[in-house]
Amino acid sequence: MTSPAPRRSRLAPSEAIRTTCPYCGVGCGVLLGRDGAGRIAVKGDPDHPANFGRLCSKGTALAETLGLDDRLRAPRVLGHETGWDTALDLVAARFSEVIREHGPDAVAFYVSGQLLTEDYYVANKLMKGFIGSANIDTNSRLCMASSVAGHRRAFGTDTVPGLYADLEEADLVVLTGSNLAWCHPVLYQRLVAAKAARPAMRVVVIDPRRTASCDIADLHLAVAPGGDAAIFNALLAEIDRRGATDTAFLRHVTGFAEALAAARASDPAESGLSPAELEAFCDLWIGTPKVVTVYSQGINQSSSGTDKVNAILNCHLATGRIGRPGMGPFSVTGQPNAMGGREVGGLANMLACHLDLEAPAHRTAVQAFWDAPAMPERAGLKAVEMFRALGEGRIKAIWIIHTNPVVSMPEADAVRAALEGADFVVVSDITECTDTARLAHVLLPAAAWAEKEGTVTNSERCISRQRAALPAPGSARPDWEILAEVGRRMGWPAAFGWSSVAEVFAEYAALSGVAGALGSDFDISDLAGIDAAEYDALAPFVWPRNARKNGGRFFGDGRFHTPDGKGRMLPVTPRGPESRPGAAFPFRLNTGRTRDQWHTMTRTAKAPRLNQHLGEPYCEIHPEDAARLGLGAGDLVRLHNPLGAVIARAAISDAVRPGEVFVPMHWTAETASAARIDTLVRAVTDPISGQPESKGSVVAIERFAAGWHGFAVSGEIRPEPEAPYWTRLRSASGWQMELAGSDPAPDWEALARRMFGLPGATAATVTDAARGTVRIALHEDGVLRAALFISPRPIAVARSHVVAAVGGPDAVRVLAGRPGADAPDPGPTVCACLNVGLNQICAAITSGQASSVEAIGAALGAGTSCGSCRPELAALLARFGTKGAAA
Ligand SMILES: Nc1nc2c(c(=O)[nH]1)N[C@H]1C(S)=C(S)[C@@H](COP(=O)(O)OP(=O)(O)OC[C@H]3O[C@@H](n4cnc5c(=O)[nH]c(N)nc54)[C@H](O)[C@@H]3O)O[C@H]1N2
Ligand SMILES: Nc1nc2c(c(=O)[nH]1)N[C@H]1C(S)=C(S)[C@@H](COP(=O)(O)OP(=O)(O)OC[C@H]3O[C@@H](n4cnc5c(=O)[nH]c(N)nc54)[C@H](O)[C@@H]3O)O[C@H]1N2
Ligand code: SF4
Ligand SMILES: [Mo]
Repeated sequence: MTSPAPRRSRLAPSEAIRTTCPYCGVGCGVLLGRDGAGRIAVKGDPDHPANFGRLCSKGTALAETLGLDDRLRAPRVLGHETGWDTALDLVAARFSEVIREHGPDAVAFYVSGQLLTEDYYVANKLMKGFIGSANIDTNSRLCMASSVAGHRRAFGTDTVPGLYADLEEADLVVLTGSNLAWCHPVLYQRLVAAKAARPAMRVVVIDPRRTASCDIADLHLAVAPGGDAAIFNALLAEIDRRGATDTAFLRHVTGFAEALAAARASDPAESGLSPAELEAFCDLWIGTPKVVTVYSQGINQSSSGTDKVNAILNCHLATGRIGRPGMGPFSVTGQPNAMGGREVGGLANMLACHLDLEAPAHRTAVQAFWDAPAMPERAGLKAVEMFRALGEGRIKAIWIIHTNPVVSMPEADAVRAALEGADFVVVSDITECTDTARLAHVLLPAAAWAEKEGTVTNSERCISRQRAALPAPGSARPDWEILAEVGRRMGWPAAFGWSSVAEVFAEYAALSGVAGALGSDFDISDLAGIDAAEYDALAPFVWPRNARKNGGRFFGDGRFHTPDGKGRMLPVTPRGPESRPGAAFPFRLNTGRTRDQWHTMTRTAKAPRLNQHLGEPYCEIHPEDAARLGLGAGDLVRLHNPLGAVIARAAISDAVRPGEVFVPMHWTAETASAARIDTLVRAVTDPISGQPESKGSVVAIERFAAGWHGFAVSGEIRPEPEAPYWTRLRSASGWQMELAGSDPAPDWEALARRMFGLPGATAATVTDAARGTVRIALHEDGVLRAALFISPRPIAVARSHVVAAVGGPDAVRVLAGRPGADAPDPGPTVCACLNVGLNQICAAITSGQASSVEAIGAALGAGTSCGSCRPELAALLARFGTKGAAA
């Protein structure tokens, strides 16, 4: 595995820096140190309360993502490297100019739930306090906005009531719209361990797809897309019918009668479940007081996301099952600091510390604290509106920080067009190799994870430190510092004059005291006096942290943050997704995540082993639909609707319901020819939260009639594939590509030389006219530089064997495409931690060597590290084993 060369750093050989994983909202503690050979090494922090030493495949591979080859090292203006002064002066001058001519609402910031709290604080202060507009929104709008809105409606504040331990203490855990096994793997492993220790515990998964999370499910409910509100309404009606309400707790709650009436009026059939399935679910839920309902994007990313959230909260409020050990609704946050962003007021309709922008008392207090010249009185534009306004020229200058909207926003081609046409686009990123960064007028190099200091808040409100262990490359700087520089240059030196990130945190903690005095629950004012050394040493803690309350759960005492102090139940009338499948576009398009990639892959795809799990954009499609479309194994499909078209590999599986397909969200113009799935997602939003319906568009699908298929490998030089379908990913020895097209190239050798940038290389070519295959190895001085395999059928060569040959001497033998008997082909990676392939696992199963997940672990190591592949091991046992998965 290529680990980056050792970098000069603060890390002494024996020392490890305690930091926090930069990926998902579980927020695992990480120890960053060096191994015996001096290479950077990553381990789970045994003392961190989120993971107690565990890491998932992505966390385990963090060291492999620290290479500097693609990093931005200096600011760029119109593609040319400049110094910081030039770039920052330009940003400040252009923003000031636009504000002067067109007013503050003509500029915008689009930021991210991956920013550290301090970054977020500075961005928010600059836009809302000093520029005087609320046009700052975040990718959390695509992620958590419906949960935020649902919480605020029910609780009067955006607060997650529970703790991770509740999942372990519960007798029933419901996962709805959450593929916890892949998306919050360490929390899922905690649940797996709890269930193993207490087999009576029950798990229900509500998801239109059968996902890896169903591995431990006692019941999988394949809900109709958008059918969740119908389920939870049915549950509420049944709670009442069976007399299972908590009448004492209901004294602290308003809206019960209205919510119940709406629940009774709604049609359970809209859930897509049978009466027997609904009854089984109600029996379990009502009969199990200690119940936690975990929900995520299958709930939030919907045009009725907020209502779906409230339908869930209604059931917990009606039964008083909230804020008590083992009980409660639990919205798991996606990004590492999604929660911190909500606390710090990153959304266009919020102020810092859970204060409300549109409440005059809150606004005045924050304005006084900041000594701010101008505070907006109305909420700013939400993400989708913001990019529309940019496209229409109402916003003239935008600064995008730590997010890649050209890939992740719905109607992504319109977002790209808006950026192409905009007057002034600033992007802060760690690399220029993103679809968004390529459109920047000014590109600012940010310090990356492991190079910067700050705090993040995880899904259970635990605030923990990210710490720097490595120097940033070139002149890259932390995001907060870049923002503060611009604030100073726009004319506010005192307000943005911090000299360290600890000072930013201290100011934020002090502001939370002001908020606490106004009744806000987010109060960490105990830390207002924190100095640099204390900040450096800050241990993870669960907020609140003030003189009145420390850590713990919320709302179990019946005290809420609404004006009357009562929790609110909301009447919910279920609504399905806005787009309906029809004759022209018969398939429902579901989208989401895979186990080993993070969003737009700018970091995870640098770790070769993470690219081996699901190494192509794929379209999960039901066998009946596949048969109707004439699809066979390995075929490509073209998905399209009026917005655009995507090409992906068909993954035929009855895990999806007929008429529905699932495509991952990760692929970009950097990694594939045509697989940005958000080009097909309509920008329909929830009317309350503004969150887009990322899982509910419709498409037509046809077989992509490939005349030829290709597989290619090359060394360090980034190849430029030429084909209607291609993917390009990092391999252990450089790059690997899948290719396909209709008409064969007139000269494959010439094409290979162009693609790989090797005009002078010697070619060894084997052509099999009968089979229609061509195999080309390009070598220089006896060293294999690149190889290309072409066939009329999907390419069957052993990928890992060919990858390993690059850079080696045997240019011709690689053309056999198969390793010798001494080195069998491991096949696609299943276990990313220990690098165990599908063929190895299948061999162990079919030979009788392994008949259980544990036995596979004992024989091959697979599944013994992070455990994320254990559901896939169980599925392989069920498919290929004689005794089945139960063994
Ligand atoms: N490996 C990995 N982990 C990640 C991330 C990543 O990129 N990669 N990203 C992080 C982020 S930011 C987030 S927000 C989280 C997201 O975590 P999740 O929400 O768990 O992930 P998704 O795959 O987006 O969607 C979850 C499930 O919702 C289902 N679904 C679709 N429609 C419906 C519906 O109408 N009802 C129900 N009940 N379910 C439905 C989908 O089939 C899918 O299995 O993951 C975080 N963790
Ligand atoms: N169809 C569909 N679309 C979706 C979703 C879905 O489920 N389906 N999910 C949505 C959700 S929940 C989310 S959260 C979004 C995520 O979507 P994005 O936020 O757009 O995806 P990322 O790849 O995380 O983008 C982060 C960017 O920040 C850069 N970066 C990394 N480190 C740093 C740093 O320290 N500083 C700076 N300035 N930049 C840095 C990375 O290189 C990358 O370009 O996607 C949303 N879009
Ligand atoms: S579960 Fe994995 S991705 Fe999430 S924080 Fe932990 S190690 Fe990182
Ligand atoms: Mo997210």
